[in-house]
Amino acid sequence: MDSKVVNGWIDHYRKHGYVVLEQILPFSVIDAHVAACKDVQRRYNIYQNFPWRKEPLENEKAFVSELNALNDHHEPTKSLRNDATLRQYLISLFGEEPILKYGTTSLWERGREPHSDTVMLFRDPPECVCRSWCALEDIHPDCGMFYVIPGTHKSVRLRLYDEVVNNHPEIFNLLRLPSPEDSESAFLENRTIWKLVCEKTASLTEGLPRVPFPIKKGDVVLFDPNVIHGTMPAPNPSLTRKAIVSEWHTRSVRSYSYYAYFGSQHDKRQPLVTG
Ligand SMILES: O=C(O)CCC(=O)C(=O)O
Ligand SMILES: [Fe+2]
Repeated sequence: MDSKVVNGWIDHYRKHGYVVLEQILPFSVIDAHVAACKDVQRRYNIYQNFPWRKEPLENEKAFVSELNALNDHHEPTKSLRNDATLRQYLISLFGEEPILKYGTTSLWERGREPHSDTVMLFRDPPECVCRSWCALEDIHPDCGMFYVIPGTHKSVRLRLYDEVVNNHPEIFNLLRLPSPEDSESAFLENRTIWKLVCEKTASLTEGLPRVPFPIKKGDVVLFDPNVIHGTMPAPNPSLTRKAIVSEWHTRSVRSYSYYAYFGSQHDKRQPLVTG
């Protein structure tokens, strides 16, 4: 890769929290992966816009698990998820080999409100995590496009907890719950905090320009999971939106629950995942 180009895109990524890499995924492996997905769809007779439920039906669970199984057993899918060119970009970004934490094929799902992915699960150091949104077809502007709000990984994201706590001092009572390990109280606590943080994210980003991605098949958006992002409205919800969304880490990154970041008295920092 030309070093000038590399410097250019890394600067853009660090400043704005995202960069679009055009035409880096080979069509041959995309087509083979999409064909394998269509085969699973045909067998389960499940296409876009069947209603997603909190408790998926048995049929839906089996469908999703067969789609996910392609990640382990289908060679073109494996090669696509670990695309060599994408890995080269990530090596330039991280200065070391990227580790694929997960990568999920999404055929039509959409509808995320503005959020940062690191609100409930903090990554340290933050610049050692990156996500890729890989287009498996041309993304139609009416399909509910993925978007980011540039620069918010350095602005809104850093103020988020302070602002939530200023407006909702009662949050400290939640943080004093006796046993966060207890799954039910942890679930309620997470849900309440997530809701407050999302409301605050929406109000702090109101009016800020969103950059949507009507990108082409084979293009990739690299984005910092700290940047605020979400899904545009979908004027035509019958359109598909085929993509693979992956998360990449360096070996040294550590993940923490959000406790530490509401103040020192709540610092129960314990790495949840080692790199
Ligand atoms: O695909 C979208 O519209 C949102 C994706 C997202 O929030 C994510 O990948 O973290
Ligand atoms: Fe996200």
